[in-house]
This record gives sequence, C-alpha cells and structure tokens, in this order.
Amino acid sequence: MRINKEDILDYNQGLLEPHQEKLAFTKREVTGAEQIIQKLIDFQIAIPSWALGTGGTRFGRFSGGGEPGSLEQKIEDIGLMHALNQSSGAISLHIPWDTTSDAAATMSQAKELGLVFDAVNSNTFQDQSNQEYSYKFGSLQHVDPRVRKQAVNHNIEVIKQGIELGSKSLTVWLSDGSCFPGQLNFKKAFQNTLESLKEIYDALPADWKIFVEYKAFEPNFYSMTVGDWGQSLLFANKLGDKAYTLVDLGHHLPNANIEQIVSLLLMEEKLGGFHFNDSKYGDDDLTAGSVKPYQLFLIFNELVQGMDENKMNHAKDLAWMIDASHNVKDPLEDLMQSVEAIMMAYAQALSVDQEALQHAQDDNDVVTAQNILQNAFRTDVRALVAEARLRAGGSLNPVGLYRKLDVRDKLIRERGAKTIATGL
Ligand SMILES: [Mn+2]
Repeated sequence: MRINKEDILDYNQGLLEPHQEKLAFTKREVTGAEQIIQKLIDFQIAIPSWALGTGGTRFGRFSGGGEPGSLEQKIEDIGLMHALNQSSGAISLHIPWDTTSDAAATMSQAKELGLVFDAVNSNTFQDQSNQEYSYKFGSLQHVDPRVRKQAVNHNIEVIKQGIELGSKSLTVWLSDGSCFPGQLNFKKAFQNTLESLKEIYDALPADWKIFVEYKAFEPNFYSMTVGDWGQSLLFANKLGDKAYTLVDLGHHLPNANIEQIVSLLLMEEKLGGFHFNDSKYGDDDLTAGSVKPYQLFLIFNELVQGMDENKMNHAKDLAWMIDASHNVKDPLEDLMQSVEAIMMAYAQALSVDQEALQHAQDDNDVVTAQNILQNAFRTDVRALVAEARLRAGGSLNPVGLYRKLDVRDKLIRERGAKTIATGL
C-alpha cells in the first residue's frame, strides 16, 4: 500500500498549532535551531531488509501479520515508512535473504519511493541449502581453504549484486570464532581471515568501501575472530584505504565505553558505518534509545565532533543503519521509534556548544563540562525533529498517522495474517 500526500497534509493540519507553539519555544532554547533542522532533513538512516518482519529468537517467533513476503513488499514497507518520516530513504540488503532477479525493476521501484540502496551485507553465518561446504566451524577463518574460497566467492557475488543496485559498500559480519578453549589457533584464524578479506577487498570497485563489523560474543562464546574494535581496526589497517571499522551498538561487552571507541576511530579516519539498536544485557536488538538514551546522545556527541573535525558530511560520509529486530512490536512502528530516537540524539548533539566544552576541558572544569552535555541531553528537541519531517513532506507524528490509517490491518488484509518475512 501507499500513503497519500493528502492524508499526511490533513493529519498535519490538526497538529499544526500546538507544534508551532512548541517549535517557537524550542527555537528560543536552542541556538542554531535552523541549521539543526536542515541537518535533520538531510540525515537518512538505512533500514535493513531483514527488519520488516517480527524478529526471531532461539525460542520462538510470533508473527504480527502482514509481514512482507518478498523483496518488493519489503521495499514497499520501507517506502511507506519513508513517506511518513522522510528519514528512512535507504535500504540495506542482506544477501542471500533478499536478492533480486531483475535489478532494473528493483531499482525503479525503489527510486519511485525515494529510496536508494545502502551497504549490502553478506551472510556466511548460516548454511544455505545449495552450498557445498558448511560454515559450522567458520567461514573466512576456516582451516579448510575450500570453505574459505566458497565464503570469499559469496562475498564477491554480493558485491556484484550491490553494483547492479547502485550500492557502494559491503558490510562483512562474521560469526567466526570458537566455543571452547583449544578449538582454534587464534593467530591462524586471524591470518586466514585476513587472507580471505584481502581477496574480497581486491574485488571491490574503486569507489566502494568494505566495513568490517565486530562482535564480542555470540554465536561463538569463547572467542570471536573479529571480536572488538581493535581486531576490526587491525584488519581495516592491513587491508587498505577502502576498509573501515563498523560499530554496532549491541556488539560490545556490557558497559563498554562506545563513545570513546567512536571518538578514536574517527581520529584514525577508520570509522565507516554504524548500526543502531539498544540493549540492557548483550546484543538484545531493542529499539534505539529505548534503554540507554544518554549513551546514544554521548555517542552522537563524539560523532558530530569527530565528523566536523574531519570535515565530513554527516549525512553521506558514514553508513547509518538500524540493526534491530524483536518479537513484541509492530516492526514498522518500532523502526519509526528508532529513527525518532536517533534523530533526537543527533539534534541534541548538534546543539552542544563544542567550543565551550573544549574550554571547560582545558580548564579542568569538570562541573561545567558535565553541565554542557547534560543540558543538551535534557533539552526537548522533539519539535525540531518534527519540524524537519514537516518541511520534508512527512508526518508530524508518523506512528500516530500510521495507526490512524490502520496500515497494519490493511497489510494483513493484503498479505495475510500468517506471512513470514525472510531473515532471522
Ligand atoms: Mn550489525
């Protein structure tokens, strides 16, 4: 289904007056509000093709109904979400879960909905029915060169599909590692992985990037071959200029200082992309900003500071993606909540007086430094985020309009109550 422009305009009309009052107040509170609104309009967050269905766990999966059963329907879902919030204008495909047999048709469907294809993701953490060798004991790290070759070839195939869709980057997340002490020779696993990544790197077009994503644990529970940002950075540095580290918020050990990691990766000009989610315990895959919003803000503060120091374009120079899926919410409503939380953290970070913060740091004025950050975090910027959506043609309240239009019911009527999206 599609969201009509008229429905958006009608709905916004009813919310306009209180919004404008709130916006006027916020503009008095926040310096540079107009520039912030413009940056929010430009900022787009890619939606992964696997997040449109209810997420699975090891124990059960509870479909919410009307889930997209094909790539076309997934693009349609992201299109209607983008129509509502004007901030989800990119898709990140997971291959082989979501492949196209007609790239031109897929491209034109996406284009019509205002969407582009962001990073493509390979998958060597599962065995596919048609593959010759198993990834049970790893893929790019495997002791058997035939398994490594198969995994390398898969990644090269993913690059080829990405080229057809206008993508410019490949994200490699490996589940490679070991579950028991003694299972693996760490150095050999690293070297095998490096050799395999080099082959993939050599297949990248000149204007492409490769993102090496790390994860501390799961599915392997003793060692992960790309287990933290240090290991990822080692790979990225050894591979070359087109290789970067990718930070996924849920892929750290509890209480890791992710904002410090982000700051140093930007200093090294090796931060390539970012996966948003939130968690209380591990890789919980919860809605961004739902558990630790202050952490999300502190991360954005480092992102803004580091990107500005490197003269980077906030909207274009890093790959932003939501990487979350869970069991209890309507996936589209959940994604809209994530996007809103990300936009708020970004807006708050943009409002930080970086010069004053630096002075406070140079003076060892800890109280002022803390106040600068906490004042920004405690400022209600929701009206700025809503105004950015309004100016871009979206809804002042995306979830509100989604519910008013009974989108999920319509999708269930169209697609059925028992459809299951491909993915985890
Ligand atoms: Mn991820």
